[in-house]
Amino acid sequence: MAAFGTIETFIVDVPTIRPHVLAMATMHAQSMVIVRIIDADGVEGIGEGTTIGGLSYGEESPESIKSAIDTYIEPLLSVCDLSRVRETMARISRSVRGNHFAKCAIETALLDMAGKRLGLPVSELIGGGRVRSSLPVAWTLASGDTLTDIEEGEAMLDQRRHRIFKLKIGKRDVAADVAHVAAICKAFAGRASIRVDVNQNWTEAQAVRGMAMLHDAGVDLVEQPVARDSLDAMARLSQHQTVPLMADEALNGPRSAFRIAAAAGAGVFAVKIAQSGGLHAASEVAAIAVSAGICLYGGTMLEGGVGTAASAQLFATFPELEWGTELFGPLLLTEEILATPLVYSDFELAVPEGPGLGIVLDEDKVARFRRDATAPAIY
Ligand code: MUC
Ligand code: MG
Repeated sequence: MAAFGTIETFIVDVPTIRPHVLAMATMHAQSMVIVRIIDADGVEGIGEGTTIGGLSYGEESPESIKSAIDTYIEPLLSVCDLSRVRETMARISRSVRGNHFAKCAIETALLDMAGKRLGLPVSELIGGGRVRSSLPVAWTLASGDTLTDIEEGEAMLDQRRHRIFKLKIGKRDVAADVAHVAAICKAFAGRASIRVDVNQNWTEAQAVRGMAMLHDAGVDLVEQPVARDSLDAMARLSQHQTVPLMADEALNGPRSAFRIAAAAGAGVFAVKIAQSGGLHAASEVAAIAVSAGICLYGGTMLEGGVGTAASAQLFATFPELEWGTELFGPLLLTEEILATPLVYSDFELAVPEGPGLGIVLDEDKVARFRRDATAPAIY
């Protein structure tokens, strides 16, 4: 039994190393909602709820994530046995609909506590347990300029940090985007895998034209080309286009995963812990993919160290991970908010080994970047 003690939620805003240009927003900073739960025995769990570009990516914002936790989830925690993570999350889901990012932050903190209590990494508490200790990691080239992207990609290859590059398109017209992508494919031919993410910004007709041209240019994968609820269009594109289609925004937990799989709407799933509604739900999304013969990719919401470690703990349990992951979020930020940064080497991220998430917050940095910097530090 682990009775509730205290909970604290706060937003940290950390600048990005360069503007990150996506179809729906240009990021200059990342805003992460950090949750700290401490049980009655003093065991601490940390979670993170992070989205992209305020409300431009999805229906939750940093402010709404914090408010959902503070107003509606916190009172429920005080009547739960926090050592029972699934029971606690089921109790929350009976009273809080949707709000997947907020739920994921809470479930992450509960799993961190459970792992610390049991002396096990989170990867041993979910899925079928850990099957890999490091994960291939993509980098997103999204400076907004073709030559800058090529220089950045060369540096990543030289440092042996990334050899999978994702390009963000959908902001310009199809021909201009394809020209940009084709130049990058040519620059890295035979040396890196190039994928694109349209973030829902094409009509089906644009996607038909765009996917065919991207295939000819050498692109390996096209992520969420059309609106997340255009399941029929996703199915037609998956059936008729040679380049595989990866579902991202369309995936919002197991039920959506089942619908996409049943409609043959994607060849690859970008599994995201927050979008799925937590690590257990994301694990179910992955199980549906595997059963349906859909390949797996470990997605990100550009989380900082906490959310990235949580995602890594889950992706380490995936039996197959054909398309690798994109867990580079902390590297996009000017400062790492963990006391010991995550380890990236030889094109992979090492999955933390310690109990729980296997990470510790850098309290000084957290205090410096807290939006409510005037709040008293609790240490
Ligand atoms: C998304 O839509 O996949 C992942 C990498 C990146 O640069 O943006 C994200 C969001
Ligand atoms: Mg995406």
